[in-house]
Amino acid sequence: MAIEKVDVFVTSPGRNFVVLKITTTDGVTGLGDATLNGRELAAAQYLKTIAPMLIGKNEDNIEDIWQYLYKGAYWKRGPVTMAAISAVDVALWDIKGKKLGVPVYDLLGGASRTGLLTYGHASGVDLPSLFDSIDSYLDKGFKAVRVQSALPGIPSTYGVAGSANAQTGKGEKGMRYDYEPARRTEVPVEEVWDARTYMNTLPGVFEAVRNKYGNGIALLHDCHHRLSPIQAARFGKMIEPYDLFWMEDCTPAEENQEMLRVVREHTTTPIAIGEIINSATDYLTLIKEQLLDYVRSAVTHTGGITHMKKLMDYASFYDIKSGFHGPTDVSPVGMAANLHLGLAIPNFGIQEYMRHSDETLDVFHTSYTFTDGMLHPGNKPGIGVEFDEKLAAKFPYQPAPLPVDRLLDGTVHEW
Ligand code: KDG
Ligand code: MG
Repeated sequence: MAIEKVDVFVTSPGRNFVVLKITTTDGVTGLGDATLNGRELAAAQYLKTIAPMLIGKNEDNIEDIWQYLYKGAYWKRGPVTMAAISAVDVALWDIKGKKLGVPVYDLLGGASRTGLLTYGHASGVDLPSLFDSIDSYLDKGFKAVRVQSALPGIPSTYGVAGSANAQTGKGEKGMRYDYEPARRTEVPVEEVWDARTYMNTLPGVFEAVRNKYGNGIALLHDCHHRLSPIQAARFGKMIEPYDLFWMEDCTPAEENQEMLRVVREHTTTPIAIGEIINSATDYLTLIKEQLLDYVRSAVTHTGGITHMKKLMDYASFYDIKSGFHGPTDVSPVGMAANLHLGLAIPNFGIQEYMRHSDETLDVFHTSYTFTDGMLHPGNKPGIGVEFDEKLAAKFPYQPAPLPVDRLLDGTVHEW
């Protein structure tokens, strides 16, 4: 009963992933995800550095191993450290579930609901293409849809399929965007951003969508950190009539959490924040002052199930809910971890879901299901994902950094 082997894989079936496999002396294996989009090799190297420290440890003692890696590193927090700790943590929960013959959500207190409300990514370069995209999600059964739109005069915009640098996904022509593998270059692509054009465009887009689809579907939107606090405050107020489920990352809050106060004071549009926050401690002000409504962290970027469970329990006392990050750069292993935690916690809100490409799903065999707009992690022991190492070896890592944004005058801005 000890950890015998720790393997780290970097593979690129459709996009880059960092996979951790822990094997115990009695032959049980567990998987973790340490994918850090655009900085994958740093996370893989961190895992290789801590791998020898895990050998011989009792795999049952998840909390102790978590504390050992977190406090024992001396250098706490940070995306690379926390992605690596998350991978170890999820692999250990996977092992515990397999040893006990139960799905991980059972170990977390059992299911609190029958399924997880999920949202898909609709986008368009104009209203007709946006409506086509929304229709395709509604046809698949989604009850909640994220709406992103191109901006006049701006060649490519985050989250919009069909804009200049976006990638059309396999099997879903024109319906999705991905920043990988379209951008397999060592040096990032540069994009342009203009807040005035954005603020002048998006309210009209939401109005058109509500006029066409009515109030029955949940609409979400990602501002991707690009507005200043006062712009975000104004934007939230402008879009109130369209009843958004949330506006996401309206202004950067990972460095200065107090910036959200000004937004909160001016709008009742719900706020989701935190996909690049990597520690529960970075949420303390946000939660205590109720400056957010949804926690956006992914289990894989924020210390794993152990740390995220604590964070969500604390958030529950303030009626703050989950909205875990679930883009394709969270691997199927990480996605499964999100789902197990989401099914168990009382304060689940919604789960983001960008289906992985067929190439990715050939390497990762998942057992989570999507029915009528709801995801379920499945009932296999552990997290329920298998990894085909042989096939993964056929997809070597390729550099693919995220884009860099500049304002119209060339100033570097948040992407
Ligand atoms: O790696 C960056 C992406 O995960 C991010 O841009 C996606 O903002 C995102 C989202 O909401 O899914
Ligand atoms: Mg986002």
